[in-house]
Amino acid sequence: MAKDQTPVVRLQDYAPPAYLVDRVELDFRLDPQSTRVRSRLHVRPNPDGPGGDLVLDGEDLELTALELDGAPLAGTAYKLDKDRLTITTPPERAFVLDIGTTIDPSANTRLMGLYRSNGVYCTQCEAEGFRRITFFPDRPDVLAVYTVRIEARASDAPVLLSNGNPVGSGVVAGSDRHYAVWHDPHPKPSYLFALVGGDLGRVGDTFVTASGREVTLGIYVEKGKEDRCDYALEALKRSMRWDEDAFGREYDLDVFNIVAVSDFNMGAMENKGLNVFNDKYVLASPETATDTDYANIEAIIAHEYFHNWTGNRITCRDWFQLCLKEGLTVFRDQEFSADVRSRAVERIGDVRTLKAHQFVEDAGPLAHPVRPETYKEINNFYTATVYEKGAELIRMLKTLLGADGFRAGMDLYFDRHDGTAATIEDFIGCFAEATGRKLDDFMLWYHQAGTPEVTASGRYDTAARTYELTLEQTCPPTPGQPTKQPMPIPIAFALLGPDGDEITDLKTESPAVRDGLIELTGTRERIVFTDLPAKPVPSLLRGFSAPVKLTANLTDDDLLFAAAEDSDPYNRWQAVQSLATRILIAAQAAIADGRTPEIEPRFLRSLEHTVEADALDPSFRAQVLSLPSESDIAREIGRNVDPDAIHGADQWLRGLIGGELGACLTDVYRRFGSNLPYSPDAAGAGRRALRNTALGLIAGTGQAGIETAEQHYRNADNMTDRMAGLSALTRQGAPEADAALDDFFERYRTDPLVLDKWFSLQATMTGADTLDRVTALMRHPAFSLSNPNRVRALVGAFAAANPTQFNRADGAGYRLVADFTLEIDRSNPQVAARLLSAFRSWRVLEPVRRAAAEAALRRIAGHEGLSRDSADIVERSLD
Ligand code: 0A1
Ligand code: ZN
Repeated sequence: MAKDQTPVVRLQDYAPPAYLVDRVELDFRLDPQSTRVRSRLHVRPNPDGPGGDLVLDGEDLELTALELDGAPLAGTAYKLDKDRLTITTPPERAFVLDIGTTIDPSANTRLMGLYRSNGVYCTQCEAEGFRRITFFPDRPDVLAVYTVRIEARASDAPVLLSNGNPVGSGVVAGSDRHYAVWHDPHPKPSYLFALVGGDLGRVGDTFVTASGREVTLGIYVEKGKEDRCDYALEALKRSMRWDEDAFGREYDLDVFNIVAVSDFNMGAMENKGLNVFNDKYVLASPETATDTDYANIEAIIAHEYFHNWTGNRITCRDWFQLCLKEGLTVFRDQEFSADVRSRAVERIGDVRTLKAHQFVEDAGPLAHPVRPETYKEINNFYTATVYEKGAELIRMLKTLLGADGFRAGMDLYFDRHDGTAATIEDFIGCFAEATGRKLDDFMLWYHQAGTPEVTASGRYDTAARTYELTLEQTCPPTPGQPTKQPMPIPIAFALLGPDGDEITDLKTESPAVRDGLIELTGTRERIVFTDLPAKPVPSLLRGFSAPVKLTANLTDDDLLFAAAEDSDPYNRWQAVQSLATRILIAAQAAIADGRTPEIEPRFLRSLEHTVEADALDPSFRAQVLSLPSESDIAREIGRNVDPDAIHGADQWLRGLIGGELGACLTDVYRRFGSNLPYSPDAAGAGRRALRNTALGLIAGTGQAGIETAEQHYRNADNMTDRMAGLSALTRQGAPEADAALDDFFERYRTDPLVLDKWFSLQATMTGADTLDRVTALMRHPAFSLSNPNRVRALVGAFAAANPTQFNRADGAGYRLVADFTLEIDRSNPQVAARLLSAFRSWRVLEPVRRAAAEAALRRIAGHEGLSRDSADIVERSLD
């Protein structure tokens, strides 16, 4: 395999920019094929910079003009290369540079820079897309004030938007063109620049900030979709209020606009005052969006809005600091969702996501620290580690410092670093200073990759009435980091007495223990609790207080006790998951050996007990009833994984639950039906979640169950129920599924976001014919290579969410994904590279599949002309 020659970027090589740009004036003349961009940069040498040439990044640009202080630059005064424009020995004083470029938005299939999506001009500049619009020092530590004039044919783009506040508009005399001028007073890096032009519909509102300023809010969507914006708009207003209440942060412009586009590489983008969204995370109506869609919309609207302070007002010095804005903003959106929905259920969902994505990433060849130290392609570092583990680090900080200490640190951070490009050291330094606590050892969490493994063993001494708890930590090697130092791990805990109550007056001499928290700092800690009249059951890592893998010497009896009694809802749920995991791991081993699996009958009774407990929130009960996924079990097994055996175990256990808990599930199914009109609120969603989880289990119990699912599908008056019915049918591979799928297609054939669901459901069917089905769907007239949502719905879902069929023993699943990825790599490398991350766990597979996956990866790696994005992923995967 020819090694990819892309240079490695290193954190240790960071140097400040040689030149600063204080102001930028941009002038766009939009045209589908030939957009003209004039850029005027007010440049000055950086007093703290290294001096030398002025290097401007640029990619796929046609340079049409170049002037310094109004005079054209001689050919000898600059150098134009494939990816940069160098002004050699510029003046050692402030000067003005005028640059003309021409770009072709319609040919931009990478969806980075300025592109057209369904006839709408839009931009995506993070991380390095601005250089595809004009020549610029495209790095986050160059902050400038932007004024943007946009001109277009009025019929082509009646709506013209950019960052900041609108300051002018009009028609261009004697032409069919018009223009708009926007000014953003807040200095920002180029990755936060945005422009939108198109024939868009608008839904508007206003928001009055805590200090009484009125902000005009607008959501722009393709015409005809305006009636699907209400929920996003309400979520935006909730987010704005929450940031004031929880963090004291007010919005700072006269307008806040959101634009929804249908072709977008990621979820959404926090451009200052002009967020651009994948329309999947804006558009919702009861008939087209599920409860999960609604919850995602609320969380992502919040996330992008919260970036206004954590990301925009204070940005990152360099891309190694990405978690400075992303981990912190994810933490903020998770806290928001916890406050406006159910905190316990939110936490369970967040931990499920963390384990499903980040733990898997951390255990494989793509593992990297929350703050990486090298990269070849920064686009590949928008990862679960930077985002989700990054958020866990903030949560631990809050746990360690307490709510007041955390808030004091945040306030200092906002005060001190507002308007600047900061580092993780700046951020952590604020908490150390505000609380007087040294946090040097906490930095290890940012430096060391890998999921720490904590073992806990407890021993009760009846005679001495003591309970001795020993905690130990290790962290497995990860790429480039063979050994690790112990990290500070906050372990929230309680000891439960025989009645299930938390023992309140715990006595111990250990300095590691305070207020329901053990701070494990070294490799090993021994804690003795005295004066305990009976053996307690420990409830450890409550609320999942640290992103670690905990192994405790708990018996099945202990877990059954916790499942019934633990006052921490997260640990109560975790106890059921741990029991189910034990059962499923044993069952898949039995199936692989040709033995009959066995069940612990008390597990079924415990499950039944929880599902029937009407005092508990239905959405919590739904979480308890949702077994660990097949991927969860594969991750727990960790080596020689046989996806078919795991699937067999899953089928077996689901069948048992469906049968043994039949009466209870049917009762839940009946009782939780509602005649009320659909409402996406958390309470309604919780009831549907419980009922639909029950339905999924009922459907596996025979023909009557299938009929229930079919009726459920047909009678549904909202998309949540319709999808629950349909997926119950497809999961069973029932003959009825095909008719229902056809019906679904006919109902929603004109609705792209709903059709994505149709593609995904089929991609995740477990029958042996799924590969043929997916192959056929790739040729379906509704399939499209240019729409990332559609690609992810079909190929992404097949690769990431169909463990048995992607990991077919004959390697055909890998070949299909490899072939497809090579095809899409030519037009959209970012989407291709993301698909390839589905191979990240190939080394844990049993030998036959492992060899087949490796062969597919090697074929991709050897492919002539492979993009930098994909080459980076395959190379690291094979290392
Ligand atoms: N900053 C955005 C995510 C994002 C990242 C990269 C993109 O293009 C390569 C687009 C969006 C967020 O955290 O929401
Ligand atoms: Zn973000």
